[in-house]
Order: sequence, then structure tokens, then C-alpha cells
Amino acid sequence: MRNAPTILHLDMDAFYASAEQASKPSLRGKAVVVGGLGPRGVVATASYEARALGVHSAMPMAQARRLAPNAAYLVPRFSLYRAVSEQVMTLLRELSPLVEPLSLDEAFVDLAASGTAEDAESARRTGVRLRADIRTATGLTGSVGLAASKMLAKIASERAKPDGLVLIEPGTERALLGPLPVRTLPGVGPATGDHLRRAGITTVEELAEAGEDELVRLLGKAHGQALYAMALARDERPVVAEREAKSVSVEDTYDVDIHDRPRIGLEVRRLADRCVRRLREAGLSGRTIVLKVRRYDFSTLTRSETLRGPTDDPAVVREAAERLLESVDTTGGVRLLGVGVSGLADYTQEDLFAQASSRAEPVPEEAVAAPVVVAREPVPPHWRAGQDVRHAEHGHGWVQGSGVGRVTVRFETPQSPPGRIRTFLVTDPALEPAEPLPLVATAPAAPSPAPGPPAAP
Ligand code: TTP
Ligand code: MG
Ligand code: MG
Repeated sequence: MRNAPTILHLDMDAFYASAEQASKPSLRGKAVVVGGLGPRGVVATASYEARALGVHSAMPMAQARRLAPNAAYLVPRFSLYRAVSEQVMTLLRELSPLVEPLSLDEAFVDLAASGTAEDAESARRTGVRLRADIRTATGLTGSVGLAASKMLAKIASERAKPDGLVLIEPGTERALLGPLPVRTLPGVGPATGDHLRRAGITTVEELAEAGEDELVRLLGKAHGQALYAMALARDERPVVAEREAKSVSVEDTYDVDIHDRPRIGLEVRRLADRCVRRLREAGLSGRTIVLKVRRYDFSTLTRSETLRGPTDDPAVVREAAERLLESVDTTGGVRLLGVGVSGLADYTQEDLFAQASSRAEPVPEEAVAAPVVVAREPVPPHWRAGQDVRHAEHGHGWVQGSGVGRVTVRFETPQSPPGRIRTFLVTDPALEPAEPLPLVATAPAAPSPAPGPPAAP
């Protein structure tokens, strides 16, 4: 094991909920629960204010509502979380080429691989700076753990939460691990935990004392040996840079702009089929379908839809791509079309749910609210709590609730003070779905999407 705490583990604090609070000024400091809002929905995450009331990830939504009846209940907005995640991962990659993302909000970084840090002092400085940079870039907080192994770095960031940094000095690992519950160690889920408890082992120290032979007898060779090594704080697992090819995509540029809507639809279906062939050739499946359209004036837009689970089914990709096309104005003609599938490999949301279900009871299917980006039944309009909207007169806001033909919208933006609520008919033509706004105001470099011809790239 290395002799300096140069493995960094970052995990964002209450990630989805913090992003929601940053987006929606009226929710700051309040209990916020993000997850599936349908009858079988489960909690994806809860703000720290809601956690104080007992709400946590993977809990059935109905139970959360009993514990925190006054909390805000919101659907997840994955496109926002992905955008923030990309900003965070970019900052991590500036520290080292060896970055191993574990999920949208979490990654290991090997600081020694780039010479960013050689000792505890420089590692701590790097961690402090990273936390400040994340805050500046995203407006959100993340906690950092630093240690000489992955296992300890992750334990350290857990202890740093929320909004902190913990560095474990090499040599102090065993003393720190000893009194912790066995469940702290990677690979000890509820079942193994119960098994060990029945054998009288509840702490890491007791695991070490039990000895390798006893653990192998209890848990089998591979698991027993691995756990014994972890209990002695021996963890040599390297940080492995993320796998290549996070998306597979195909596109076509047309000599003559296509105007004919049915023809555009046909091209999109063809591209979807070609994309799926590529995906299958690579032995991959993915969860986010992306449609790219470059219009006659070179303005390029992408639309994406995230499915409940990864797919490599041509019919599913085709349908999703066609649905996405519905939301794109192609009058004037298109010169390029593309279809891609991303959310491949170990980066998908399923990992989080798999993780959650190994920690707790199995997570029902409805873990993620059904249509994530695109409403599938356009009539009557289906407004979901938390969703972004734009009103012709009042501007940007979000759906606070809807029912009996009415929808309540709060008009506020990440940079505004808490906003006012107004109620409309669900069919009000002045109200339309909108994209999430960036959490941090960017320099006025990008042209606003207001009237006027978009600039050529
Ligand atoms: P976590 O990092 O496990 O949790 P968190 O960021 O909400 O809170 P903290 O790290 O401060 O304890 O998960 C990151 C995001 O992944 C979380 O915000 C929502 C999502 N998620 C689920 O959708 N389902 C789950 O069961 C879990 C655990 C997380
Ligand atoms: Mg987190
Ligand atoms: Mg995490």
C-alpha cells in the first residue's frame, strides 16, 4: 500500500436534492424529497432537512410522505444532474488522468498518477481547492476523503459529510477502522452483516480478531479472504480510469437540406437502427437516447430521453428517437441528423439502484418516475411536480403541483429571490415545458436563445 494519502474520493452532498434547492430558491433550507411520485415510487434522495425527519434513499414514497408531510416532493431532472456531474468530472480530470467515476456524483482520483500530490500536506491542499472549485463551478457542495487506499478514501468522505474533508494519515488506518461496524467495509451488505452478527462479529476489530480461517469458514474462500484483508486495512485496488466509449452514435449530413417531415422521420428511424447495430457489435446497451439535429442555419440542438433501464432494442431506440423528433422544429430544413445512445457501462443510474437494493429492501420498478424527459401522453398536459416550465408572460418557473384541471407554478430561477406562486388551467396555452436553467450564471458569452438568427458555429 502507498505511504501517502494520495487517493481522493469525492461524493456530492445530497446530490439531486441539493441541485433542486440550488434551482429553486424557495426550497433552500427546506425538506426536499426527490424520487418517483407514482403509487409505487421510491425516494431517490432527500435533502438533509428531510433526512432529519427520517426520510432516506430507497424508502417507499408513501412512507416518506407520512414522515415529512410538508416536504416538497419532486420528480428527478436527470438532464440537470448530468450537466452538473460533467462539470464536476471535468474538475477531477484536471487533477489527474486517473479518474474513476462510480456514479453521477462520485469518483475516485489517483493524485499520485499526475504528481498532483506526494504527501499529506499537498493532498490536503488539493482537496481543499477542489471543494472550493466545485462550489464555484456548480454552486453545490461535495465531500472529500483522502487516504492511501480506495476503501479508506471512501470511508473518509463519508465521515466528512456534509460539506467537509477528512484525511486519514497512513499508519492510523487500523485504529480508525477497528471500532466501526462491519457494514462499513465494501462488500458487506445486509445479508453478510447478519451472518457475521450471528457469529458474534459486529465491528471491524472483531473481524480482524476472528482471523482469516474463521472468516473463510463463515463466508467462503474468496469473500472471507477479501474481507480479512479489508479488516486489516489492506486494500491494493488501483484507481481505474473510466472506460472509453460512454456513448455510441451515428449521424448523417445531407447534401441538400431535408424539409419533408415524413422523410426526416424515416432518416431518424434509419439512424436509430444503425446506432443499435453499432451498440450491439460493441456488446453494449445504454439508457439515454440522444437525437441531434442541425438546422439549415447551422444551429444544432440535441434532445435526450432517459429510459428506465438500459436497452439495445432497435424498436425502443427508434421509438424514443421519433418521440424526441416531435419536440424539434424542423421548418426551414435540416442538414444533419444523428442518433446516439449513452449512459453505457458502469455509469448508469441502475448501479445506484442496485447499490441501494443491496443495502436495503428491493427497490420497486417505479424507482424512477416513468417518462423522464418527454411526456408520453400529450393530451391532456401532464404537469409533474418539480418540472421546469415557461410562461409567456411570467417567465421561467417550476410546477409545484397539479390536480383538478389546474397547475400551480412557482416563478423563480436559480439566481432570483424566492418566487411567487400562480395557478393556471392545465391547458393554458401560455404555459409550456422548459429546460432546466444552469445553477451558476455563466459569463454572457453564449448568445441568448431569444429572437434573431442563431449564430453559426
Ligand atoms: P448518494 O451519493 O448515495 O446520495 P446523496 O448524494 O443524495 O447523499 P449523500 O452522498 O450526501 O449521502 O447518491 C447520489 C444520487 O444518486 C442521489 O442524490 C440520488 C441518486 N440515488 C438514487 O436515485 N437512488 C438511491 O437509492 C441512491 C442511494 C441514490
Ligand atoms: Mg452523494
Ligand atoms: Mg454517491
